[in-house]
Amino acid sequence: MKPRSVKTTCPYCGVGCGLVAKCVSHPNQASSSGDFSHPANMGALCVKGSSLDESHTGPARLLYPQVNGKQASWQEAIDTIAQRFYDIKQQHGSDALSMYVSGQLLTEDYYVANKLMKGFVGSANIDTNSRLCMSSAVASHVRAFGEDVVPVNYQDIELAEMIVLVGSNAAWTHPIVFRRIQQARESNPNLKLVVIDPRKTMTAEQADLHLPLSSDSDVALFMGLARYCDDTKQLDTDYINQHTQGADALMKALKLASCSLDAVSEQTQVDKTRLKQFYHWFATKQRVITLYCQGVNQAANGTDKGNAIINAHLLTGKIGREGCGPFSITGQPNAMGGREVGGLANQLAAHRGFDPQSIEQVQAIWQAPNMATKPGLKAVDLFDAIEQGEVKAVWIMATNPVVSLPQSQKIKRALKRCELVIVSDICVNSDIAQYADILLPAAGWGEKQGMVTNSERMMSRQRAFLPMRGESKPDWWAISKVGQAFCSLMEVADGFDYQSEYDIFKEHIALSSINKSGPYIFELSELSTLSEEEYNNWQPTQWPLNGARPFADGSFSTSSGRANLIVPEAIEQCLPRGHQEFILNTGRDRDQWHTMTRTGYVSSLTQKEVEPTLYLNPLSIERAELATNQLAQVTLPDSGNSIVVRIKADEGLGMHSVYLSMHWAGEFGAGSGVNQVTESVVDPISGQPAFKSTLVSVRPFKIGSYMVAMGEGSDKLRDRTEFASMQVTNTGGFEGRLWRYASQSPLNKQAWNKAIGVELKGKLLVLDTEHGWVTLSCADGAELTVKSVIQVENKTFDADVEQLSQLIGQPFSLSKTLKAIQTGVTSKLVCSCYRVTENQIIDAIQTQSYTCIAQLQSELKCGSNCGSCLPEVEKIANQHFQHSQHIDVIAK
Ligand SMILES: Nc1nc2c(c(=O)[nH]1)N[C@H]1C(S)=C(S)[C@@H](COP(=O)(O)OP(=O)(O)OC[C@H]3O[C@@H](n4cnc5c(=O)[nH]c(N)nc54)[C@H](O)[C@@H]3O)O[C@H]1N2
Ligand SMILES: Nc1nc2c(c(=O)[nH]1)N[C@H]1C(S)=C(S)[C@@H](COP(=O)(O)OP(=O)(O)OC[C@H]3O[C@@H](n4cnc5c(=O)[nH]c(N)nc54)[C@H](O)[C@@H]3O)O[C@H]1N2
Ligand code: SF4
Ligand SMILES: [Mo]
Repeated sequence: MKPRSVKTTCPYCGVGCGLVAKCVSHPNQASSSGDFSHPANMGALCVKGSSLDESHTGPARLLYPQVNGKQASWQEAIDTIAQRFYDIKQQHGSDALSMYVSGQLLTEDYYVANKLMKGFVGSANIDTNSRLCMSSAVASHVRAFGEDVVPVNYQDIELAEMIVLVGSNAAWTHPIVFRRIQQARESNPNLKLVVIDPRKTMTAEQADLHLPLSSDSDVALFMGLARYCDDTKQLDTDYINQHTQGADALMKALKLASCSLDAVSEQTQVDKTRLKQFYHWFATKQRVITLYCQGVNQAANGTDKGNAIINAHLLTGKIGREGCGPFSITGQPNAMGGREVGGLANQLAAHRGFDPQSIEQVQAIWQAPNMATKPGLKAVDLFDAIEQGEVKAVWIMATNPVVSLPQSQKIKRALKRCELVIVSDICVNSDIAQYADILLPAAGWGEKQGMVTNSERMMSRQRAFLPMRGESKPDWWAISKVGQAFCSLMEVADGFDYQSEYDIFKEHIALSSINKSGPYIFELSELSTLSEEEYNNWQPTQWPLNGARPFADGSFSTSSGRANLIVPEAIEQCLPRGHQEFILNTGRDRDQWHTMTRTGYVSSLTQKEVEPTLYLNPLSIERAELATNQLAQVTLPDSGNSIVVRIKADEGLGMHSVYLSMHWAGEFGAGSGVNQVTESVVDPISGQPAFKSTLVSVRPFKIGSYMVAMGEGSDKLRDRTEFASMQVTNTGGFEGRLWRYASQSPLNKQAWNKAIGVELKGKLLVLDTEHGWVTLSCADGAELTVKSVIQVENKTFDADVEQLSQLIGQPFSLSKTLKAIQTGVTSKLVCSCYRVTENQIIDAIQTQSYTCIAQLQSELKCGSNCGSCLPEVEKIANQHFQHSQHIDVIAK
């Protein structure tokens, strides 16, 4: 029988691309491709989306429930959770219970979790990893608009005259939106792209104008913009008078000296010519979109940053019209859906807060016996309360807080202390799974189904095309079963008798309909008669369902109908400076997803950044007496917390900035996880952590012994070394794992060999330095056969391990291996799809005298599949084509 095709959505970022997948009986046979009919991507997929088929067969799948480390039946697990929840509630009250969920849950999962906590347990102690991601954007929307509404559509990109990206590395993080921007620029050469980011990212490389502002000075930059518009009489006074409130206070603030061009230039460290160019374009172009992400949200003043951006749009009337508006772009696939159901602790449901009328209306729909009446604890506070012993139980679902919350050590302490930790995950060895008293196997992407809403409010279906693995079950099912058992213990009517996702979605529609009579934009009452068949055949649908553009009529969801202009708390942002002290900026790499549980085992995605890597400006490397490819220790001052990372140069960083990706976790490199050296500084309004600016010091790491091992099996050395990373690879035909270890202690060769021989099985190539000696060994099984011993001239061993990794799987040749180490024959991987390196691109251009990308692609194909690496390919090519085509308006 021919396999049936189903339309589904990508489980990674908030772009929300559609895919077509074949229904198959085994994950090995999975095959999916971009959905040409989906409005978000029109067939295109980025490198993560196009490698999804390889993600199903990861070796660490959680297949059955476990209670206290032992396999258990679902019934036992469900009964235990319900009973423990009941007992804790009786003994310590509702607020001793909590859930910590995720923007990667489907709307139906999220809905029942929220209902269980806020309607039946009776506590709003349910927060989500969206607190780390979108909460500043939510708070600024609510402050300005009276409701959390994103007023822009992807189609506006094609209609804009200028796109401003603030704190967004979209070329890597929202690649299909970025591709759309690039395509729009190709068809409209007048469309300007401005990037505002302290780092010259791959996104900034492509811009007409890059403003490399100093960290967290965005408020000054946007207040300066408003002041410029005022000074040059380019405010839209009609719009301000008719549709906003708070203008007087804001105009007064704009007159302050701190908003002058000189002061803003000083504050942001951006020269006045660049600032003026940006301000002039913003003021004079009619259609401007400001698209922003974590460089805005993840700051101690993230909410103010969001409002400073929104102010600029309101003051110039650039909102509610085609090709215009502030566009907070979502990170996770269902960040927006989670906000619709009310997954944040400070929201109730359906964009409603905890006012008496909302509580009453929501209670009526839920038939809830035990309504929460006040906001719950936000993520950072929640884990503090767990550490303090005030919260006794937490159910963690689809998120890995040991890695992703700031101050990992504190989170670990809290979880160890917590009486009851329940974890629902797809992965048996995720960092969070290690802390679970009860571990529940969740059905993963491709096996579960439900609704997700993307950045532009487009609701799409995820659909199943694979059987559920082992005993795994959808998250909504597990929550509903616990909910039913809990209702029965509480002797209240069962509020969780759902047979399918459809039942839950119908109730979500009914609940949203309480917004029909109010000023709210989010409501789905038109769908009240949705049949199960219609739900199953759902086509991507955007809210508001009547097709209206949010705020097109100039009316907002506030009680007056006017948008609020907000005066930020402070315009200046004071930033730490000092010798050997750097601002640690953290974020994403192109080819990995968060804590790597799904992308870390996909070998094509592990080649770009092979180990935990800290990037610094080459001059900073020199000044800090570090060296490229060396290991270094990053320390959070006065905390005793430090991590060890590889050093690489990045000219795009300023002298005071260093950058480390957030991904390193689990067996891939948990010891170097970035949040061991971040602090729990949060935005006071949103509670979102300031992940982009922690003051750290960076010092060389003195290597006592160093080793690279290749083979199969698992690693037990991690705990004995300060640096340990693992890369899944199939370079050069070798499929296996590559471990890198470093320790300050000069472990002797016997100790290493013993550990390796015992712990790591299979074919091994081992490189070990000890007092300047390198031992190359070829091992088979537990038997180590030392082939040769050589001396390295330079006593500090800093051979690039990437070079060595290129030799895996090739017939073992000592001379070739040494040559590779000594001469650096290999080069950076650029295109993950076709495995094209930087040197190959340069070679091809130089030997063939190519003058355009198309010629290069005809030979190497780089960037011609998913296109995620095109910005990199273009950057390298432009540097080597005969005539440099580098664009930067200031340079011109
Ligand atoms: N490849 C990949 N893509 C992803 C994800 C992933 O894990 N991997 N995750 C998804 C998720 S959940 C999210 S939230 C998004 C995040 O998407 P982005 O926000 O685009 O990604 P980040 O790398 O976190 O940070 C963006 C930029 O903020 C800049 N920045 C730092 N400080 C400041 C500042 O003070 N001001 C300004 N203006 N900029 C600053 C950083 O230099 C960085 O380039 O990505 C989504 N897409
Ligand atoms: N320093 C620093 N820290 C950051 C950030 C940063 O930029 N810098 N960014 C923050 C942001 S924006 C985000 S969004 C977070 C992301 O951080 P997390 O949410 O912690 O990261 P993920 O790896 O996406 O975690 C998802 C977990 O759910 C599991 N999972 C996958 N599918 C399912 C499913 O269907 N059901 C269940 N139950 N489990 C599933 C995965 O195996 C994994 O363990 O990190 C935040 N932390
Ligand atoms: S841009 Fe990439 S990761 Fe994001 S939804 Fe599309 S395919 Fe998935
Ligand atoms: Mo995120």
